[in-house]
Amino acid sequence: MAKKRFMTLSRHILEGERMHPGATGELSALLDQLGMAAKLISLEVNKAGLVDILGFTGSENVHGEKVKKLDIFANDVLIKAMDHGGHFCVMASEEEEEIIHIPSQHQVGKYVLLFDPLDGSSNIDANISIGTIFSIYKRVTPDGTPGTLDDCLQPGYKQEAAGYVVYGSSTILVYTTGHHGVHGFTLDPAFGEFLLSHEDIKIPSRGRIYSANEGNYLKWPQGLKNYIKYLQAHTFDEKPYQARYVGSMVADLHRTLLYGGIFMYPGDMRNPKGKLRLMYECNPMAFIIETAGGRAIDGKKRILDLQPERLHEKTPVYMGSPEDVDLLEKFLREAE
Ligand code: P6P
Repeated sequence: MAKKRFMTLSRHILEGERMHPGATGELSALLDQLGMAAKLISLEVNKAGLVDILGFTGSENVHGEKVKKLDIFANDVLIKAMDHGGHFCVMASEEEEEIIHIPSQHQVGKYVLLFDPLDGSSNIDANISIGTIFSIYKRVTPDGTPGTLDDCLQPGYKQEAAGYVVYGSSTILVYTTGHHGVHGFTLDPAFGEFLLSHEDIKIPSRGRIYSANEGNYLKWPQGLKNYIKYLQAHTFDEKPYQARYVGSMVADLHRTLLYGGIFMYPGDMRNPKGKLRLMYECNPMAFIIETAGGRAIDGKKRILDLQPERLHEKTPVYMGSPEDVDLLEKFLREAE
């Protein structure tokens, strides 16, 4: 096993930037700031379980400060960390109905940031892993002007970078710029640095795990039902398939990225577009999965090719190992 390089997130981003002759170092700076925000959120998420024990009232803490819900806290941290660096012209968050303008006293930049500050936060009380997801584009409106909704509503293949942070048994940040692979960094709480722990992640071509909320089975498209029944009747590497579903997208997809298999949140009769959001959940995760060698579709089309019309629109999503997504696609097509 090759000895792991002692590489911090900041240095890794800078090295990646240096491989681009025209790079201005701006992407490095903003990714570094995202890492800083992730450390702050991680601190609070890891304390959350202690809220009752430490006598926080749930509305005010021992210092009389308002204890915000964790996802609101994470949203505020990201906005405050990212709105004054001069990198962005506009931002958008799962927690904010409208686009987030850069305060007039700050310089506007050439990038756009979309994020889900704390996905799966309903799981926090059960100490189940949750995550932050981010997606970065270059603006499409003239430099120097306030960013607009058009800057946000770009198809996923135009992303400049994407990543997620999974707050679990350890805090891991995974990011890609789409060019030099997908890389994971584990937060070393001893000295508060993200250290390279998963270099150049490649998703296995096929896996033994399928991941979906089978409580919705009866409402699923027939092709998907046929696919699930096929998996349950067959083996992979002479072992039966396994169903694994955390119910936290970042946790389920981090496992899929490392172990292989397929993650699915389909549309159904009641919710034809499913539940997961295109712009700040499916697009960034699809960008990562594809860069790691996987596939991501909505059942018919490539997720990254979808032209968004609304900021918070949803899409059915099937993503993971290429051979698993290929097989699922075949079942969906045959049942049409
Ligand atoms: P269900 C968490 O609430 C979330 O947004 C995603 O992280 C997760 O994949 C999905 O919803 C789980 O939804 O309907 O299976 O509980």
